[in-house]
Amino acid sequence: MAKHLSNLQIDSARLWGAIHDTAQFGATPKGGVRRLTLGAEDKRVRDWFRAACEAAGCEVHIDALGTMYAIRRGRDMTKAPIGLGSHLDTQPTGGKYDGILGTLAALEVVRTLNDAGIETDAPLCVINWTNEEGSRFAPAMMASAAYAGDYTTADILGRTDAEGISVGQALDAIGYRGTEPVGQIKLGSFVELHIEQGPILEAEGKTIGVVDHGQGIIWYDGKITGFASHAGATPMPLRRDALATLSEVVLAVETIAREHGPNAVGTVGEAVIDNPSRNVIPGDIAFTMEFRSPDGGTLDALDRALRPAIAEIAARRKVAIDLDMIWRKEPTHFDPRMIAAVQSASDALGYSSRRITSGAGHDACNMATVMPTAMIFVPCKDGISHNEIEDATQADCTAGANVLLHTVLSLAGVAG
Ligand code: HGY
Ligand code: MN
Ligand code: MN
Repeated sequence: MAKHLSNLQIDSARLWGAIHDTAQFGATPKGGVRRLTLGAEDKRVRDWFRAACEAAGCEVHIDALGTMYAIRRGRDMTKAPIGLGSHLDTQPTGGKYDGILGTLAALEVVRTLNDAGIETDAPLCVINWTNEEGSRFAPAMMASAAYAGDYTTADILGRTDAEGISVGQALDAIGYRGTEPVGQIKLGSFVELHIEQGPILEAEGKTIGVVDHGQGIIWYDGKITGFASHAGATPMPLRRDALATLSEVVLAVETIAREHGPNAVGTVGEAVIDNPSRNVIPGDIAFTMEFRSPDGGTLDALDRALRPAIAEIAARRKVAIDLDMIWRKEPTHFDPRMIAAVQSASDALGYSSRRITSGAGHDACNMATVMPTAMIFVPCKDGISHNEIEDATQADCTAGANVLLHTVLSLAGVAG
């Protein structure tokens, strides 16, 4: 790469300012961000993002699932755009960096190239993927999954949240149901910067994680049907207590994950008691759970171990436990050439780095199934994420954005 380009760095203060400016959209009293996909706060950050991309000279396209593609022209518009970005939606008790860093760093790459008067050969495409988190609508990473062909647009538009509102209705409510078909913009490759959301980089004092793999994920919807009855008058042996049953299910999931470790995790993240009351034995409970592992065979083993454990609990407690596997994402193996591109960009910038498997799912994990894809990690404080105290340093965010800049330049080429 030409000498003057090798010294090119992003504007650290501008990136940091953008991260903290957008944190106002859905800011929570504890310093986090609550910006569920396709809600009012998501609309505010989307409007901000569209205006910022247009101010940076990009042409903003919106597809039928609301994903935003900001195209920066290249010298040769016949070349497939290089995609870079992440997501702006958050968990209910999310932080300021999960997804936001990667999306705003991608915008910062464009801003930096504009300032430097650099034209790339191939166009760039800065992306904000709809509903990466999967908290309001399942599955997670749904828009990039549709782009990758795992779901039809109609299927995703029909997915509903806990209030019965569909993705289509939510898109219409915020004015982000685009007219472009999903997948119309044919990207050549995709690069995503993200906080690690785990403790490894910080513990080892590494600045950059060069992501080579991503965990596979299985999501389940569960329903326990016991029998609601008087908390005082029902003798213990006669009870069919759905919450006591769920407690055993939770411990079984934890035990099975530990037994299949160290590369396996299991979580029951949601439980809703039907018509809860302090003096009624819970009768019906809806819950959600998941398993993850970087190994597909381990995912199979986790699921195989779960079924008889659930059946035994149900039979012993005389309740029904229905389990519906609603999503399975196979483990991700990123493209070696793309991994090498990230590694050499990081090395050229002089950052410490290590190869790393992503514990979290990302849009890049879907994109990796259909095109050359890479991920760049930076540390987050104490490895904490999906928590309002999620934190990262300006220096690490800047380093990650610089690696993103130079990785993208190596892929797009520089005109002239
Ligand atoms: O679930 C995940 O790993 C991501 O945060 N959506
Ligand atoms: Mn994320
Ligand atoms: Mn997340």
